[in-house]
Amino acid sequence: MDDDDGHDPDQEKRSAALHAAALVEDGMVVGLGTGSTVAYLLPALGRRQLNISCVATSPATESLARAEGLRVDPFEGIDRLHMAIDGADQVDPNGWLIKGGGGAHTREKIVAAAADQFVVIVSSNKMVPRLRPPVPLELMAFGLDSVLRTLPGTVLRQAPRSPDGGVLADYHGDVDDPERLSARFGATAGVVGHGLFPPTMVNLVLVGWGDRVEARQPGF
Ligand code: A5P
Repeated sequence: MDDDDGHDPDQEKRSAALHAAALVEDGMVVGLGTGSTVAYLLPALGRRQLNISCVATSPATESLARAEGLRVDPFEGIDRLHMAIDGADQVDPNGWLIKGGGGAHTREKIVAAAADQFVVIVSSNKMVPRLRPPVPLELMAFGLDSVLRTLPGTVLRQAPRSPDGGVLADYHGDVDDPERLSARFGATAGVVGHGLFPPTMVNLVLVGWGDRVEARQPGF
């Protein structure tokens, strides 16, 4: 369905994903994100029939990738990826991302951090003038109530635990200063992962705008 600007987000996600698939080269080790945009990437990558090895950020991506004929290897034993490609929920004008709508943000961040190139693929409705809550969290079950007290505005998700046993939640407090909030999450014992990704982690954002794809680099 078209958004308020008359753009079709699914078509835009698909265009951005096709563009990203074309960046992958033979011999690469590639991190695969999670979500509906990545779901367009996987068949496009499969069609290219490259000799690549992939690391998946979720069981869902792993099985979709295998169904497209992609080789998926365990991340254990791989210390570096050439490229990681993933969607995002929001991208702000400085290149900060919010990710984790699908609850895979902890693994997604580990994969993005291990990649020489982190490529983000989004439809134009993900580009926002400023980040807005919620920020997805993954929390330890141990001492959960004490962490919830430390981070007021955090609401547990009605969702299964992450594949790593983490409890998924969303922080609904202020996101005006993502750097500060990111540091706060990082310093809170019991927070396993959070969905704020800094611009320094992002190499390229491919945005589907109508029928074209715009490539942006952090600092845009
Ligand atoms: C998964 O946990 C998320 O980080 C996704 O990458 C993000 O929510 C984007 O999802 P869509 O591609 O489905 O919009």
